[in-house]
Amino acid sequence: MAIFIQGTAITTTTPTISVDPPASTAPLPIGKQIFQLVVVDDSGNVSQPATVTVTIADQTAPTAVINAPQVVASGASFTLDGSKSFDLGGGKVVKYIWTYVGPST
Ligand SMILES: [Ca+2]
Repeated sequence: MAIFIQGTAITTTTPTISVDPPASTAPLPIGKQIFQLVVVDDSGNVSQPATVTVTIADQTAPTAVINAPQVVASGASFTLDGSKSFDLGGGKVVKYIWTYVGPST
């Protein structure tokens, strides 16, 4: 387990490392992120750096929340409100798709 800070190297004696961004404070930004590895042998020889690009993606669907007045006079306009909708996974809601489904039975 390791919390990576940009530009700060972490040294291990094991060949794998878990990337654990602090979930609540500063998750890795959405998009392509580059990680680098330099290895050192038992004689102290240092490798050239190798890099890999990992795409951090929002893979969590947003949640739609719809509100409206409970009763509206016939013929009057009213507002449907989707502003309480929210998204997790590092993204944000950018589109609202409204449908009149029909009478409630
Ligand atoms: Ca999302």
